Amino acid sequence: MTDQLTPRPEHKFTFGLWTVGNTGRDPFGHEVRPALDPVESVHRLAELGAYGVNFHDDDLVPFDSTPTEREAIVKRFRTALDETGMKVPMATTNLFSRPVFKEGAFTANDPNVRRFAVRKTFDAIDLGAELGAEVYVMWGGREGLEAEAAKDVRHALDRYKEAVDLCCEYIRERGYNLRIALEPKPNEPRGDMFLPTVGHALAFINELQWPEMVGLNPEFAHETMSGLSFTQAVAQTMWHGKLFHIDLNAQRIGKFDQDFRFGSEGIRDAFYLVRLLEDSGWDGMRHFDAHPYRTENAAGVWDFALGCMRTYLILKEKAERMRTDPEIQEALRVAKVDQLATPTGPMAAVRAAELDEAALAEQGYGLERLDQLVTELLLGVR
Ligand code: GLT
Ligand code: MN
Ligand code: MN
Repeated sequence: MTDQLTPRPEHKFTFGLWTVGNTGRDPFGHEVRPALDPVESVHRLAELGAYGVNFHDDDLVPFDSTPTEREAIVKRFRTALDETGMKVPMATTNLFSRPVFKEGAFTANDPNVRRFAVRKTFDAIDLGAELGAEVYVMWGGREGLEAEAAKDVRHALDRYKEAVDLCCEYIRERGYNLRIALEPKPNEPRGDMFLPTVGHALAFINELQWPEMVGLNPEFAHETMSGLSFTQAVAQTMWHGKLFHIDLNAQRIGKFDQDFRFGSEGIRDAFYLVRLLEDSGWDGMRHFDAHPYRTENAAGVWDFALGCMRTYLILKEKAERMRTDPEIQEALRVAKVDQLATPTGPMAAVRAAELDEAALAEQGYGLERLDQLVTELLLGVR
């Protein structure tokens, strides 16, 4: 039992350097924790049983580094990876912190800002590929607007497409084994952001030059901010073959982007998500994009990281129990859950079926009982 809840590399848990390294700065207050050395993060996360770490270019190599400094940083970081066996499955670009991106990056009105953003991304793609990343996340933190008059959204989408196409071209030219994962978010830091939800982003991919190279990195907090079901968003992303990566954290509807420890809010939603990932055989990373509470000192950071992984494993165990619990399985049959896999047609069957509307309307589905059984499973009384 205890062993089942101990994180191990085979569980594929990963963290961004920016997550455990978050210093607790918020719009109202300064840093409360010192910056973490990425090498220390690699060692601490490895000790806790994680599989790997991900980073933005600037998380690892500070923006103004010279080529010699870059080389030394990468070498030291690679040594930490070699010593611990930790991997870098994903990399991304910081296109939101520097003042140059205040009006947008890929969708800035000024073409030279866009060129700067695309070139920064090319360099970051090189860095990610050098360290073995196979997924490249694009979160458009500054792509959006507050003043509607100042941006033609249709042109912004043209430029967004152009930038993603340029990055795909770059990846192909370099021969990297890298796929791009777009990360939707409805707002924050911009008043309204482009590609605000999973649905918008899935439709956008169809317009790209190499749609097969581009999928999604949905985030629990971001769909929840919109009041949408994250599990449903992930299921549809899978259905389109576009789940390339996932950001796990916790969030309450209607609040600022909280990025809490996985499972700390919305435990039920977290459960159904874990069940979906496990039952579908998702073989990608279980990546946590969350922050420790601002109340925490350095020790609390590692309680936070372990908590994310343990909650995932607890919920995974609950999902297994759900599969073997005879009463729940019987309740699922009463609800006809399995029958949804049966096709409605062909046309002849639709025409020939003897249908008694009154009898169909009269039947019950037992969902109160089913839902209560799952609730009791989650509350630990069955
Ligand atoms: C930032 C954001 C996240 C993104 C990261 C990748 S950066 O922390 O809040 O949702 O996934 O760019
Ligand atoms: Mn977030
Ligand atoms: Mn994220």
